[in-house]
Amino acid sequence: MHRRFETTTTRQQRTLDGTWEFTTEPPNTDSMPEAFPADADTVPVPCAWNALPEYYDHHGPAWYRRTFSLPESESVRIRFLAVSHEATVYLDGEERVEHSGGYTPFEFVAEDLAAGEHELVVRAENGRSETTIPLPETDWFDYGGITREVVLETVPDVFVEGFDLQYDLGVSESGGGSEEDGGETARIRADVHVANLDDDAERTVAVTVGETTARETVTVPAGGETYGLEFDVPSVERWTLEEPTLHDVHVALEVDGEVVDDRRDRIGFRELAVDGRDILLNGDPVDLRGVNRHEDHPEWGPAQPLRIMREDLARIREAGMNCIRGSHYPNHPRFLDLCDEAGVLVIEEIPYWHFDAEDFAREDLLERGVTTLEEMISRDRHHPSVFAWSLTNECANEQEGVAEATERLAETARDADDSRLVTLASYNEWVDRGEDRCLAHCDFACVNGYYGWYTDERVSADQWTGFLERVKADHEMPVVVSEFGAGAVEGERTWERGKWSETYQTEFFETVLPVLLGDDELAGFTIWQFCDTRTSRDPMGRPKSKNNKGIVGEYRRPKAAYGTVKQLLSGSEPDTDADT
Ligand code: ADA
Repeated sequence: MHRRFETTTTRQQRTLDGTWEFTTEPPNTDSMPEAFPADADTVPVPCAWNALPEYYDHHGPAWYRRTFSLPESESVRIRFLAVSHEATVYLDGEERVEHSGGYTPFEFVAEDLAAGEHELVVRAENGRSETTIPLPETDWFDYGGITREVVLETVPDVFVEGFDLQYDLGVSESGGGSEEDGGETARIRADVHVANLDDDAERTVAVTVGETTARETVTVPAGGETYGLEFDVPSVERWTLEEPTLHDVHVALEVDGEVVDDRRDRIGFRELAVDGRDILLNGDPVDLRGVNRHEDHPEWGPAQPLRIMREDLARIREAGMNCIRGSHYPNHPRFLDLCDEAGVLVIEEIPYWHFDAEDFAREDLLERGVTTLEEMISRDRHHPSVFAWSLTNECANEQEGVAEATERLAETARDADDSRLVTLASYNEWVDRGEDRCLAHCDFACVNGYYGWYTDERVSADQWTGFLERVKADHEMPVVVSEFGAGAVEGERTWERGKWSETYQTEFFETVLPVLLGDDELAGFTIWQFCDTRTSRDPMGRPKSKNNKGIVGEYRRPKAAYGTVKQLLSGSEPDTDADT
């Protein structure tokens, strides 16, 4: 199951997880996929090939192959949750779909496939260049491969291709004010995209949210159509951090009252806004206390099993945190499901990392980013945990070209979803010089700061109070310190509390967190970072080719700083005997 719930009850659905044939050296690339070598290797899917010792450092194209059988002739929908990061898919030797970007899904429908065996071949390519998103030298590793599930499901000729639910709250059953006169009603606007591989066909579109169903009988033209249904759902419970209530969503096509196709999802009802320095959740200021989380683990790379996702989230909550920044790309939808269930807020971001005006102007790098942003929003719009779309990270925000690109991205995000907040992460350098021209396009500001780490002097509270004053002086909006941290090689504990020691990392948080926690005007923070992660950055400054700023190590062993952070966020006295 690729989500935390069944996504259909009518379709025969399976994942194509397991062992796939694999090669990085096809005898003759031009004649692929036909010439798939008989003696190819095999690898697990989902998995990043760089998480396997034998392909630890493979950068470039690689090929996957597997077959699947159909007991009878069917139309099938094949969906890749993520292939990193350039992909071409062939079915029975014919190219069916291409995709750019390693963190968002793509799919194709194969009509009327014959009964029997069929061959899927995937060409995947990692290896960053001046024309990839992200660019080379990015501070996380460019894992390659089929890194998330491949879902195959049969579809009838007329099927639900997708749906978008939007809603307004505070509409009471009596149409008057809200709560007091009879419970809160959600006014739903459902856009249901119905595909039709055949001639015009009559169907009843049925959208159910919770216990309430709206129906509309339509004639779906060949090729398909989108239908808008609007209806009220009474007495809904809101999604809050304390009570993360979720409502089932069922979108079905019926013939004579019988469901002939369906899709399922979940939704949580909540409202987001900004007011002065506050980010409001359901009208109340929310105090973000969080961490940045890369999808990485030495055993699996980004293709993390549910167990790792669950434990990461448990450790994050145990430390007293209520927010995660998915640095710097859309995490696996199942992890977002877990955050929905746990009442943890998520900032989702697209991997524009350290782009300047020249980068945004190169080839179609902006168009591709806009597409990735739209794919991310379309994939995740129903997750209540996701409260903000983050457009970029530490780009050259003082440059005109970057400001224009940011404006375009902000418009794209708001056009696609006006129910969430828009942000981006700027860097203390531009903020300090008062030169950031991009935050103005946002609802709240995220700012990264590394005083006491990328500065010669040791960390001090003054550095940070000064930084906060400067940020707030320049940006009349809620401010989140979206990155701050210090590197610590696991187990390195020294009396002189030198940089790279766990001891210094602890001192760093003992110094900075009280400043951030003590600033009532600050909307919150997200620590850099949850765990140590593999990086493509120049190993100078990255011991073991890792970004060692995790408060837990790569294998999730707690560093001393984990205990310090937990204690400071819990507001309790220091725990002298154990650091965790
Ligand atoms: C940056 C960047 C992170 C990471 C961090 C660091 O702020 O956004 O991806 O590289 O610095 O560790 O230096």
